[in-house]
Amino acid sequence: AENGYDLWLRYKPSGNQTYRQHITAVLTTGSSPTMKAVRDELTRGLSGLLQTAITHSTAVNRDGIVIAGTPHSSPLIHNAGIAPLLQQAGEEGFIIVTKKIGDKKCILISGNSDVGVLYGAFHFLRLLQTEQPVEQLHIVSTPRIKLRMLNHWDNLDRTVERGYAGFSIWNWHTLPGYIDQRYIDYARANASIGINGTVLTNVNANATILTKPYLEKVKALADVFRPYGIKVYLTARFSAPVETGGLKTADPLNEEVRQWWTKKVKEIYTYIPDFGGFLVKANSEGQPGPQDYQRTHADGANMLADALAPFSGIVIWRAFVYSNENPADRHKQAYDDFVPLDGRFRPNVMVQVKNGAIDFMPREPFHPLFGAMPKTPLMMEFQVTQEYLGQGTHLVFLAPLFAETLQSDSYQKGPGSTVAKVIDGSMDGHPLTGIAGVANIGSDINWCGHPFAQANWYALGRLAWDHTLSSKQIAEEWLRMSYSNDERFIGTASKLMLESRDIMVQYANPIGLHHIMGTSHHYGPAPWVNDLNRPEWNPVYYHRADSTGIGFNRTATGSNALAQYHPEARARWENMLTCDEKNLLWFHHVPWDFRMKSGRSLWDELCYQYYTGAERAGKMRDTWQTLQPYVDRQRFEQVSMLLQIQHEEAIWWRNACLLYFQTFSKRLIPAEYEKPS
Ligand code: GCW
Repeated sequence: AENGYDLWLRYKPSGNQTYRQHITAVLTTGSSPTMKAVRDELTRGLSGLLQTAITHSTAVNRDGIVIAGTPHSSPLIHNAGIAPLLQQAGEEGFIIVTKKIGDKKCILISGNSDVGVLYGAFHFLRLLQTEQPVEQLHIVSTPRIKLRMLNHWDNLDRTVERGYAGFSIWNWHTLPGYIDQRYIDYARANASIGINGTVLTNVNANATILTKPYLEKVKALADVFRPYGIKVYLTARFSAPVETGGLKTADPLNEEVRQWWTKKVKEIYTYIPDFGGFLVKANSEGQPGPQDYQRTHADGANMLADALAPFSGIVIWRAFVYSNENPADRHKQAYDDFVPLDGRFRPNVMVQVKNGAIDFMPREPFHPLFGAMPKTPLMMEFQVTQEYLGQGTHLVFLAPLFAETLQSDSYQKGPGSTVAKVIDGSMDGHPLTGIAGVANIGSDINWCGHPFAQANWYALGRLAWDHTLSSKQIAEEWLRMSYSNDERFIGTASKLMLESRDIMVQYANPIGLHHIMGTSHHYGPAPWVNDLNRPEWNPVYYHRADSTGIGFNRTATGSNALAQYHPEARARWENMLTCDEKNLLWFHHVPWDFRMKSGRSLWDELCYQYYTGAERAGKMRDTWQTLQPYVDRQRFEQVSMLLQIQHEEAIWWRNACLLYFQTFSKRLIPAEYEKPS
């Protein structure tokens, strides 16, 4: 049965019969563990796709040999005349070219490093999996982002914060002696989309991970991942010197504290010589940090950076600071804390910024920090796990959300200063660049819970490699590899995926509403909650509905969070009359009778959006039913049931929100929407 375990690496028999003529054997060069992974993957992939036993050649004695290796390990490749192409490929990139070697027509997969060849091998398999022509190949590909990471919010007891796919895949109990096959398959899946870093532990960190018995376990994982080009990172609890080191303070300027970290880092590198570094959440949501000692985020980050620098390790310091000491609009905290520190971080520090200033909402304007800290390399943090987007039950394809942020214009260096250009280093000339996604991976058979949630992991990797890829291309690739190349399936299923996020916004958070979901668990609607002891924990804080209207005034007459954006960026939001309606209630408190572009009043528009969203969720379910002929039974049934739940819950969102907001608006729901459903 198809249980989804194979992800997008299913390697089912290809419908394209010509492949067998073009591909006759495999020749790999070099003997590193990475080249072994290349050989294994090509063998596995090609024998599945071509339904034939793959011959391993040692000489170019026929047409159609797939040759994989670097010029360093093979004179054959060295002499193949591809040096100029390889130059374009860079350190981690690859080339795939059709080449005559002697009089034999071959397919050459090469790169300047073994891991580049591995990425090329996976890309070549992807071409076959998606039924692309392979007669005349000329591909050069190089990642636009250097660090392409997953952040696991996995606790040492195997619970996963905001995880909706079972327990953590890291079995700390049986490590380091027992290597679960999953670890290897995890590495394969990540390498296939170019992910080259993983943070194993939750940002709400437990210092125990830094103790010897756990470092031995981490080492075992790092050893598994290394051949696949994946470096391991850990979260560092700022108070670890106190908790596990017996010191009285964790003050970053204290000499003993500095020495403790220096020693700890040294110890880590004895286990993991290519350890990536630390990810740190400090002074946010109760986590310890430098501000506990009246020091700045830069003081904290730099202390760790100094310890890591001799080993080329880095610090990824999160800008998600959300503390109760700051009573101002939560939207403004990160910018207020971090902009004054621009230029004060060591060169091996990156500041990791969530895509928006509140928290991974279904739709959120880009974070004002992007473009506002030109002297600091900023890393993007997306959330792949769907904390606020229906978690494990709603089908929401996130590539359009990621792309929307990346393509937003910060205007910080004139028009065209997109967030993507901040992140890929091109705007301010940073060599260190990164995109991280909070993982949606767990112990469920299919890894991600919802069968379609796999697509969000896939999309994160593909966009981190190349942020210019369209959501459509990513959806189609994933569908072809995971389900079927049948055009009738692809057309319908990709449309369903591409619309899904907009639909979710409509039935849950239309017109810029945000953070009105159930408190603490964040599932389902709860705009009425108003009894939690911190004001900004309550949804009423965010929607501010009253008898006059609804929405959060973030203009100069309100919290003035808008002032954190460049004037040209905020111009599209500043004026209620011209504000992009997608974010209207994010920035304005709008009267119920305000005239929307549709001609409807705001209240009627709100009703329209909720009703349309719920109706479209129902259509998603119906559309899926038409795809039964193309989908195996198990996954078809799973998705059918989940889409049914999603539709019911879209109605729940609609009814709950409209009935509640109606107590303020005191207006009727237009009769035309009240169709039975
Ligand atoms: O999204 C919120 C989550 C917390 C999370 C926090 C963060 C890991 O609700 O669970 O903690 O953000 O990003 O630090």
